[in-house]
Amino acid sequence: MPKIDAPASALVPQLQGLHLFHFDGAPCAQRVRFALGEKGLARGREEKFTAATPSALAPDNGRWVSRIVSLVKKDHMTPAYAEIHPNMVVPALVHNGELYLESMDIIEYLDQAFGGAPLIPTDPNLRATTMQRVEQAKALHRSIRFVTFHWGLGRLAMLKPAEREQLAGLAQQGNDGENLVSFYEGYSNRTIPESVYLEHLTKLFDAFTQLDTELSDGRQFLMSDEVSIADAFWSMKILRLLECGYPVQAQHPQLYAWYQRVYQRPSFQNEVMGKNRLTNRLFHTKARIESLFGKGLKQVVEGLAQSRAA
Ligand SMILES: N[C@@H](CCC(=O)N[C@@H](CS)C(=O)NCC(=O)O)C(=O)O
Repeated sequence: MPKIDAPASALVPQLQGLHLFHFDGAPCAQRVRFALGEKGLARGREEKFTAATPSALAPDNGRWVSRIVSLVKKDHMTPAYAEIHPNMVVPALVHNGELYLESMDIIEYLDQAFGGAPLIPTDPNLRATTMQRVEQAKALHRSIRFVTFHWGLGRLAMLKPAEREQLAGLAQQGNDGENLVSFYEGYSNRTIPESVYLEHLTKLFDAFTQLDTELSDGRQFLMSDEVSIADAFWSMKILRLLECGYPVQAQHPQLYAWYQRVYQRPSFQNEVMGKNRLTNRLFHTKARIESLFGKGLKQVVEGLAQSRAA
């Protein structure tokens, strides 16, 4: 079990039942919420992530307690959250006083600890190929960050000098395993060259092209006719990129059809989209307006597709 030994936060051992530290718009947290939904575990009470009164600490009758760590308000770059997650990212899960980090490890844990259809296949061969797909998705996580910040969040996600200083100070105590310090430094100062963003976009485009081909054999989900952890990882990439205006349907039609199948599942509708619909619509609108002016991700992907086809 990938549980974290001796977490620094005094809050963790006090939490009985299931508690998810997360943010509605974050793909890494959305994967875990999708998995919770697939396991039939419903979202319960909302609490601020630091809330520590007896009633805030209590479990919620089989539902998971939602502890919102706002990435907009930079809740994740605070000493209290850095004690829970030294990399200062969401999600983090606590189950009966034990802490689990890393969305892949959390989903593996949920699969073992709770019933329902397995998200990690039991057949050894299928299990191995599924986990390879998940590793590939994990390796592309940085690319999603670069692409969605550059073509989606824009200035909204830039950190002020004081915020970067706070982040750097906290990172010295943790391990900055997601390289937030150097990323935010370059991103906020606009020193990351356009070519770097394009490289990340190209990696995603090539991976989607490969998946699109594989899906043309008629399977329902990424690895087989059963939904798996691989669907949880890859569908959240598509969700974010669609929000940024990536023309998924036009460029990768099989992938888009697969995404629609995942999107229709109650776990996606309730746990991923549930409280994310307004933000989702705002991003779509922003992308559409940019596209009208010939700017934005849609045109860049179309140009990339042409150069790939040449
Ligand atoms: N490897 C981690 C990655 C977690 C991660 O990067 N989370 C993002 C949201 S998807 C985050 O919290 N980012 C904070 C930021 O960008 O400031 C996992 O899979 O759990």
